[in-house]
Order: sequence, then structure tokens, then C-alpha cells
Amino acid sequence: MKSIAASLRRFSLAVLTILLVVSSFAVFTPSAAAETHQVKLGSDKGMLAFEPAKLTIKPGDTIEWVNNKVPPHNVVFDAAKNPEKSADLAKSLSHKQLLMSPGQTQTTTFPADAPAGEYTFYCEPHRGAGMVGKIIVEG
Ligand SMILES: [Cu+2]
Repeated sequence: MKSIAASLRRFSLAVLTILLVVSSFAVFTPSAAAETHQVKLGSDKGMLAFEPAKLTIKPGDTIEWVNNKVPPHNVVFDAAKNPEKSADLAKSLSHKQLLMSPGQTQTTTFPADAPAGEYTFYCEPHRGAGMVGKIIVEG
């Protein structure tokens, strides 16, 4: 009788351990599922604009910048217009190099610990023409 009780206790301990491991995976997996979003530089109709000009993402997600119409374009994040007004973060997200040919791509991955909020970016040659966009990072 004693050995049955002991093995039952051992068994329930093993079940508990498995449950704990499985549930901790269930908690941590969703944040690891990073997505890639595409933003065109220059609209299909030849407007000096990002398409889409506004995009909501999660920390850890990647933006693929695709050079489209009316180049050259680049992507510069505004040092003063991000949640923590971080010049270093803005610089790390930016691609100052001008893309000359349609189809060229660059990528920006937002860090997993990127602060939530609005990030404004623009194209240097066309900022005055209104080529400005926004990334909203969800908390
Ligand atoms: Cu441009």
C-alpha cells in the first residue's frame, strides 16, 4: 500500500512538472512570433509617399522597405519623434543610404524591447513634399 501511495505521489509530481513546462511555453510563445511587414517607397501611382504611410506593429517585428516609384528614397527615423525621443534608437532604425533603383530593399527590425508608441520617419529628398510615415508599436 505504501509503495502505491509513493508512486502515485511521484506520478502526480511528474504531471505537475509537465503542466508547468507546457504552460510556460504557452505564455512565452506568442511574443516570439515576429512578423514582417512591407512598406513601399513611392506609391504605385507615382506619388511621393510611403505605402502604407501608417502601420501598426509589435516589438520584434520587421519592416521590409521596398523601393518602388519615383526614386531616390531613403528612410530616416526622426530622433525627436519616437516614444523616448531617443536619437540612438532612431539612428539604429534608419537607412540613410539612398535607394536608386526600383525593387531594392532594406529591412528594419524593431528590438523586442522597443518602447510602445509612435515613431515618425521620413524620406530625406522628399520630406518637404510630404513623404512622411508613422509606425505605431503596440505595447
Ligand atoms: Cu522619397
